[in-house]
This record gives sequence, structure tokens and C-alpha cells, in this order.
Amino acid sequence: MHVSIITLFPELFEPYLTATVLGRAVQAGRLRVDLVPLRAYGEGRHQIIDDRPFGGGPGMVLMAEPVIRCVEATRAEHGPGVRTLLLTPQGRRFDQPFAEALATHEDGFILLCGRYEGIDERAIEILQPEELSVGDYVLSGGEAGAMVVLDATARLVPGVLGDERSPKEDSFSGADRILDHPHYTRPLDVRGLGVPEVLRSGNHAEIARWRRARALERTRARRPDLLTDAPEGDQE
Ligand code: 9D3
Repeated sequence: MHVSIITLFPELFEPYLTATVLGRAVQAGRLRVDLVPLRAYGEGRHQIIDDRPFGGGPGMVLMAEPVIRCVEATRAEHGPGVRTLLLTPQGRRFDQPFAEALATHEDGFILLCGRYEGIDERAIEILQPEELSVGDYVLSGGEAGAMVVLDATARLVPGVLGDERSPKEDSFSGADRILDHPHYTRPLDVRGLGVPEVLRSGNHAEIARWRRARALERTRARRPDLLTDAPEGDQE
């Protein structure tokens, strides 16, 4: 998988890429992450990339030309089918089916991180990125959102996950959209709280049934929307 991240703060991604399972995937050659510093495409001796908004108001706007030049240069590093994703509160909500589609996309994708009040609309008009939000809360920029997208997609690449577990078993994957059951490990007694007897029974059919029941119970209580909403691509 080939991911490029366009950002004013490439250094934010360094520890994340080296300290996690993603670092191992990069080492193993399964994952290529290019950090592209938007500032390098700025204008003039000071490499300016933002300016005040026409019409007034607070904050600054990322200028169109540096963004356009940067995305065009980055696209040239990918295959012709590269997808360009703009992280923005105006985007469609990122979800697991979207992650699955990105993870298998042959020519990789570009994550364009917005900052300040946003990007000059003409850059968006010219570049036609897919606009993605990671949820209904206000972030201070696209970088945290890009890390969400990077993490959710990279772990789907074969060999990236540290353990043998298939991503197919995850919550939100495929048709089986259900929350996880509770987990227990040693010791048997934690401040007077024990472990459900069934988990110590050795009866694996019984354990599977118990876990499934607890998972359904939690999903009904906490996220009933997961049980009623049609899975992505199942609407028609
Ligand atoms: C307080 C400023 N807001 C005025 C209406 C607009 C605004 C601009 C820029 C709000 C947030 C941001 C920065 N956020 C992102 O770049 C962002 C984001 C988010 O805030 N929420 C969820 N997903 C994403 S992806 C990128």
C-alpha cells in the first residue's frame, strides 16, 4: 500500500510511523508512506502557504496554488488511479467499508490535511478530491484524521497486523457489525470481582455462545444503530 500525506506538520507522523506496527510494515516493504511538506510548495522566499480570507473573518486560508502544485507533484509519484482524499469537516464520514476499499486500491492514495479555516475553494474545484470527515467533532486540523485513516487502512494490508487474527473478525467488518464481548485475564480475583465461570469451563461451544450473547447485548444497549442500519452497499 502506498500512502502520501500532505501536511504542514510532517514531524507529527514520525513517531507514529516508527513506534507502532505500521513501522514494521514499512520496514517489511508492505507499506510506503511518503510525508510531503506542503510548506515546500509555498510562494516566495518565505514559502508562504496561507493568506487572509476574502470577505473578512477570523483565521487564515490555505492558498490554492501551493496546494495544487503539491498535490500534482504527489500524484506523479503514484500510479494513474491514485485517489486524493481531503480531510475536512465537510466530508462524508469515514467508515470501515471505505477503509477496506482504500486498502486494496492498487495505485494508493493521498491524504491532504487541511489547517486553519480551510483551503481556497478553487484548489478543491481543480483537484476534485474526495472529501472525508472522521466524525462529528471539531479538530484543529486534518492531521489527526489522516492518522485515523492511515491506521484503519494499513492494518488491513496482509502482513501488517502483528497477530494471526484476521481483520475479518473485527467489529464493523463485513455483514457482522457488532461490538466486542468483554475480556478477562489473570488474576482470577480483581478487588473482589471474579471471572464468568463459563470462560473457565473449557467448553468452547459454550464460550462462543456466551461471547456472542454478551456482544449482542452490548450492541443493543450501546449501538442499536449497528443492528438496524443496512451495511454499506446494501441499501438498494
Ligand atoms: C472552528 C472553525 N470552524 C468554523 C465553522 C470550521 C473548521 C475549520 C477547520 C472546523 C475544523 C477545522 C479543522 N478540522 C479538520 O481539518 C478535520 C476534521 C474535523 O474537524 N472533524 C472531523 N473530521 C475532520 S477531518 C479534518
